[in-house]
Order: sequence, then C-alpha cells, then structure tokens
Amino acid sequence: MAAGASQEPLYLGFDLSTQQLKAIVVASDLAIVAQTKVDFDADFGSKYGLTKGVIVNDDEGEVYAPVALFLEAIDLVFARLKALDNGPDVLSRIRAISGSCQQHGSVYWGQGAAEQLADLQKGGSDKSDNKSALKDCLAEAFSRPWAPNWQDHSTQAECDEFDAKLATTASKEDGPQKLAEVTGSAAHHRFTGTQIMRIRRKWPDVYAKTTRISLVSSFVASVLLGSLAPMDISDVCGMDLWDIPNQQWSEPLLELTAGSSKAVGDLRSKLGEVRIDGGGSMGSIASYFVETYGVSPECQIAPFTGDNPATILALPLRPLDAIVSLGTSTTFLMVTPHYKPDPSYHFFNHPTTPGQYMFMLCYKNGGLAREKVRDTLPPATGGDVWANFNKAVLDTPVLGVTDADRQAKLGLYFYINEIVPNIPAGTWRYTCNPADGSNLTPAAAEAHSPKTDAREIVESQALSMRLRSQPLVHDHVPGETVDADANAARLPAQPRRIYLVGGGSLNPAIAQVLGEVLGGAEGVYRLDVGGNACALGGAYKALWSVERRDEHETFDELIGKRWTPEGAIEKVDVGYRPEQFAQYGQVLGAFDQMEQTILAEEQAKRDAKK
Ligand code: XUL
Repeated sequence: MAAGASQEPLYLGFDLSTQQLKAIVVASDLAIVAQTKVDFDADFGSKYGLTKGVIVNDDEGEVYAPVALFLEAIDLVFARLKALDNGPDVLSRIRAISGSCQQHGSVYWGQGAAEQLADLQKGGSDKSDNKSALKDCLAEAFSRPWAPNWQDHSTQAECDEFDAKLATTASKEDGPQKLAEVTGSAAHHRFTGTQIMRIRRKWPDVYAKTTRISLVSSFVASVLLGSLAPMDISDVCGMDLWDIPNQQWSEPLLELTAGSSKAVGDLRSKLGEVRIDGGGSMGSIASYFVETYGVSPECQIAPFTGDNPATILALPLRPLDAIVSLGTSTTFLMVTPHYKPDPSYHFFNHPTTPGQYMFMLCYKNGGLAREKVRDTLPPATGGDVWANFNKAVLDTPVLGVTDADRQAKLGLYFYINEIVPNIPAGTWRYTCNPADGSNLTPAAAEAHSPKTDAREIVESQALSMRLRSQPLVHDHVPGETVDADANAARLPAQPRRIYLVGGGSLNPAIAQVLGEVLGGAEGVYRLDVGGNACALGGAYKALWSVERRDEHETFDELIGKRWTPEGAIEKVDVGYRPEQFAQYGQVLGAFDQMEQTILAEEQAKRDAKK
C-alpha cells in the first residue's frame, strides 16, 4: 500500500509541569496535528485539595503533589486525546513518545513496583471485566504517596551539609563553589539529593521500603513503559548528586545522602543506572495504553527529560541565543559548550548533545509575583487582566527616573523565598544614582507606588538575569556569521536572540522591558506555541529519538533541517536599544550590591536565631 497521509508516523510530547499535564502531537515535518491538556486545579483541585497544582505545608516549607494525581492526569490526557475528532487516528499513528516534566520532583517506588508495572504490560490488572485506572493498577507500587515539588523549601539543614561536603578549607567557605564544580549547582532546597536525604532522616521506614527513586521524568516514562525507566542524562543534573565532569554518581555526595559509606550501595540501587544517550528507544509502550486508548503497539518510549532541558529543544538554538521561560517559575536558559559552574546558577548536561551544556537561572518569584503586583493596581475593565499592569509598565520611564525625581528605583519582590539569591519572602525597595549606581539607599516609601512597582518588578527580574548571564555572553561569535548588520559584532556583550516561552510570553510589556534590559542583538521573539514549548520540545525529542540516522545525527542537525521560523516564531520587540541598555548597565553594580546587602541582613537574622 502506498504510504497515504494517514499512515505517516506521529510523535507525542508530554509536559507534566506544576499545574498541568499537556500533550502535543507533531508529524515528521514538525506540523502540530493535535494537542490537549489536563489542568490539575480545574480537573482535580477539590479532590486532592490543590492550590496551583500543589499542597503546601507552611510549617515545614514542604510543597508536594499526590502521585495519584499524576496517574489520574495521565489517564485523563490520553482519554482527551482519544476524544479529539482526529483522536483515534492520531493515537494509532504515534510512533514514539517523550516529554518533559517538572525538574527535581521525585517519586518513591516500593516493593510492589516492578510487579505492578509489569501488569501494565499485560494490559492492566483485570479486577473485573473493566480495566482499572492507572491509579488502581499501581495502588501498591509506591512507598510514599507524595512527590516533593520543585517549590519545596524544607531542606535548609540538608543544603548546609551538601554545601559543606566538598569544601577544601576549614571555614568551608569554598564548599558551594566546589559542589557547583562537581554537580553543576550549589545546594538548593529543591534539588533531589537534599530531598532524598531529608526523607531518609524524617521517614526512615519509607526510605527503607523504597526500592527505586524516580525523577518525575523517569516516573512518567516508567508508567508508559510498564517497567522502571532510568533517569535521563540532563534531568539527573538537578539532584546535586551527579558528577558532571566525570559523568557518574558522586561517591561523597551519595555517602552524605545515604548516611554512611556502607549505605551507598543501597542508595545506588534505589537510584539505578542513568541513561547516557538522550535519544533512542527504551522499549515499546505498555499494552495498557494500547488496549485502553488505542495507542499503536509499535509506539516507542524515548527518554523523558526535565521541562527546562525540553524547552531548549523547542527550536534549534544557536550559540548566544537565550530563552526566557515565563511560567510558574521564570527561567533563563542558554546552550554552551563551556562548563563554567558557579554557585549562583546551574549547569546541566544538554539533553541530547554530549559535550554541550545548558546554563540555567531559575526564579520562583516569576509569574505569581508579577500577579501579586498586578493585583495591587485597579482591576482592568476589558478582557485583558494585564491591561493596567502593562500600561503602568510602559508609562513608567526606565528605572522610574523622571525630571522631577532623578533617582533610579530598584527593588526585590519575593512573595515566596527566592532561589537566586536565597532570600526569604519579602519586599525591598532602594534608590541609587542612575548615572553610576552610587548612593544606594533604602527608599523612602513615597519613591515607589503600585505603578512604579509594576515596571520595577519586571526590571528587577531582568536585571538579575543580566547580572548572572554576563559571564556567558560576549561581544562576537568566533567563526559564525551574524546575520544582523555588520556592526553587530561590535555590540556590547549580550544574547543574540531572546526567545520568550511560557504563559507570560504573550505579554508585550514584559517583552519590551526584557529587550530594554537584556538587549538581544537580533531582537526578542515569541515562540508561537509559547505556552507549550516544553511539550513541543518533548515531541521533537521523540521524533529525533527514533528518526535519527544513527547515534551521531544530532538533534540540531535533524530538527534544524525541518524547522522553519515562519509560523513558529514572531518578533515581538527590537531587543537591543543602545541608550536603555547602557542605562541599565550603569545600575547593574548597584543591583548586585542591593542583593548582597539584603543577603547579609538575612544571614545575620538567621545567625541571631541560632
Ligand atoms: C528548575 C525548576 C523549575 C521547574 C518548573 O530548576 O525548579 O523551573 O523545573 O517545573
């Protein structure tokens, strides 16, 4: 039979993030043929007591989600795909599935895991004539019903021990740097090593009963496979346990997590092997999905990865291109061949290309913090809830400097404790001399208003990104043609293109301020499926995983040949503006100084409590 359109293979990408499970299906030519989603609050909020996808225990700083929620969401997303007009046809043509998941989250499998997962390969556990739902099939599979979420901040004690573990001086001062050199990051509350260590100490029985620990990415892959999937080479870097220069588990950090050198073997078997190849197939989909939803039995499960690594796969990125992801968290991502770790940011293995790395900054106070500032302004009357916020952003001059008030206004707006820098919740406002950042002083209350706050919070988020990404950007790209004008090579150090993804990428005022602060020699672009970028990256990864010629055909080669900017991206801001870029440059030092001052004050408060 000639290969008719309906026989062409399709690829499914999932994104199991904090608040939703999204699914997007693409054809070999990258055209999107179907998409759907499950919204955790809307679909399951009251059943599981969720707020914004999670459960919070403020007393301990715990933030977590029920594993059963994830399982119900997987069933529901398949049911919704099947219910689409073209659903049955689409599901029967899916040749591979990959996807992205919230990073750092972990799932704890118990004694029954292997057997119950294997049942999915037989089509699910037949308790009656009806097939059970996934959550019933896997009811005995977990040693703990909760998965810590990346917003969890219950692990300060464990972080202190991780930060000290690899120090070479008696004062332990170089510990965070040494930890970053080995694992790509200093200690962070959400990183899985500290989470596992806390679980071992707080619930020793749970830890003892745990037979395997999955990241959310390897958990979803396991469910689809019907067997325990290995962790992925990029997502494993979000644990503070993987030695990136040597590409192996770090023995001293395993020992710290496990509690003794004798316990390391047991922890190794709980973690399992890590899959070095980001592509290829890990096996065929479990029969449960074939029988229940009509997925093709030929469908292969490719390695899943984290949502940020998957975001850099949503389009072919060139050196010096940056992605700003404006979701629940705000992240700033770049691809680089240079491993230059530092305690204030993260390096991960690239999800598909050995020898390349992903540089990442991650802020907890992203979209939700902007919403809080928005809600201090009078509510917008039309359909756009951001209208008044955006007007305030655009009506306020750069750094709030006016003829009448020649002071630059800087602030930090943290509604929950922040990651970079590690500062508890609070709002701080300062002023300084706009010409050189001198005279940094806590601001008088009248120097700021809800209107200036709107611009300042966006400027503040962008200044933090500019400050920390400086070591990675430079003023020209050796050996590369810059397709802007010839002067581009002499522009000050800045990203080449800035791509916006995530829900906030639809906001034009945010795009403009990001362009003004961060530059972007070739402009600021929005990815058309901005809200679905990581699911799309997952779908492309599934495609590359099975269509690559061999292990040597890189993701960028394969996807780069098929990807066209038309219809995929839209220029939303000019990016680099010499005058504004210089103005923000003049206060960058003051912004750094403001953060250092607040950090020192907060540390003094912590010390006083000890
Ligand atoms: C990254 C991080 C967040 C989550 C969001 O380190 O914690 O961006 O991945 O799902």
